Amino acid sequence: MAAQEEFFTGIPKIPYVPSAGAGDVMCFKHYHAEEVLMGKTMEDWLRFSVCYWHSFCGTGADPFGSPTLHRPWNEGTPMEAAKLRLRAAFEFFTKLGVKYYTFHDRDMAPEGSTLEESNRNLDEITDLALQLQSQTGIKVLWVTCNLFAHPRYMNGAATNPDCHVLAYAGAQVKKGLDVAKKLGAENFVFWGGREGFLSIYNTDVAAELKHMANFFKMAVQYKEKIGLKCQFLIEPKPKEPCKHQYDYDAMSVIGFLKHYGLESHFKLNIEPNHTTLAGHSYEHDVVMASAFGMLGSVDSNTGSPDLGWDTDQFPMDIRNTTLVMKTIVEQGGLQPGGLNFDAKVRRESTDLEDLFIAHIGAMDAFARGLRHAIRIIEDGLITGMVKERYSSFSHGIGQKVEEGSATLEEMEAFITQKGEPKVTSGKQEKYESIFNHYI
Ligand code: XLS
Ligand code: NI
Ligand code: NI
Repeated sequence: MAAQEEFFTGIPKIPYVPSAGAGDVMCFKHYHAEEVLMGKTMEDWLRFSVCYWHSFCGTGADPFGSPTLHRPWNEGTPMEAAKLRLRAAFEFFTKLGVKYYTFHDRDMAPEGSTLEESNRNLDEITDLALQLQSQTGIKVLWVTCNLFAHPRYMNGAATNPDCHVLAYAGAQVKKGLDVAKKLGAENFVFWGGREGFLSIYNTDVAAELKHMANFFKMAVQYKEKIGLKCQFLIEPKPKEPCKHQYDYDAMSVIGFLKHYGLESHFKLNIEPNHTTLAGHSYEHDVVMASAFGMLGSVDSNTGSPDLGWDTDQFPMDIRNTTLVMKTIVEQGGLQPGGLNFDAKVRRESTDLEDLFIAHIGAMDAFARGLRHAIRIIEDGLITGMVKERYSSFSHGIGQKVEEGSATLEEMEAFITQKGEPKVTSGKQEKYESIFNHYI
């Protein structure tokens, strides 16, 4: 196949057609990139990103079945295929109208038989990436290192009991940070692939956590040394592939970062399918991370509530996207992070156009979520009700508690004087009804 050949033939740049009918799924009906809402364009609020591994490396294989997705870019030697794949990806990003992409080092270029060979492969393919980026204006939202697929990492990378393996991971991350600098990545993600354990019998948890913290400190040092200006992100996940992953959920990661004095160097990349695997509701970790000023980016996907694993489906539920966007708008946006579609088409969705349909549907779902969230915020009804609910903390004894200057003796004196508090309704159903009004 010639280098300049089109991969998605017959598919034009996806237009915005708000009047399109129900069956027309190859246009945006809600996502209007340049429309300004609350002082920012939709594009800037949403900062969409396409992920490379699912959409361009995914084959549809699962533990029970062979590949079902036969892509036209998987041709020739591994290096030839890597170049075709990259060209196909940039054609896709451009036609979809998305400004960002994310990738692992090993999905961009094949692993060689030595570190040097892997690095040379990466140099060659990222030269092409740089060229395509400058031709199209498309940028890297984040880079990450694949520290979990190669057999050497079967017992973990930064938490491996063998320092030889940890050193390999360190060497790989060093190169990953160089690549991030070369391509101008705005963030760098650490997802703790196999950082956790399958059996507590063979595991020294305290040692492993300390090694992981020291590994992160090396990464921070190297980032500063090379003058790499990007946000470091940790992506929590409770299980899979390990039975216990150390980066269990948002609060575990925040606790880990604070314990080891790393909190000023990292934020969180929250993936809602991981949040639900941790037994929380969809929006939980987005809200918790944001409450601590630690929400950096979102791997926008969803699971299937009736399946207990990371199915990485495209997010299509408007209620979920509204809750996520409400949090994002309330914190003033996600920059330099974004909404990265860490999502894959089902192995039964075998047409090339399904890749477009999936992304367009998810982008429209988030655009609707954004519009709803902004109506909720601009109306101010829910915000006002919540503010009123906490109003006892704005004066008197409540204000002292708020400021942290109250004592238990003062609590006792207050109760002696005022007696029993009056019963106040929580009004859950009222809030739910009002929320539904905006959906
Ligand atoms: C796996 C993770 C992974 C990270 C990047 O469950 O979501 O895809 O986002 O390594
Ligand atoms: Ni992810
Ligand atoms: Ni995931």
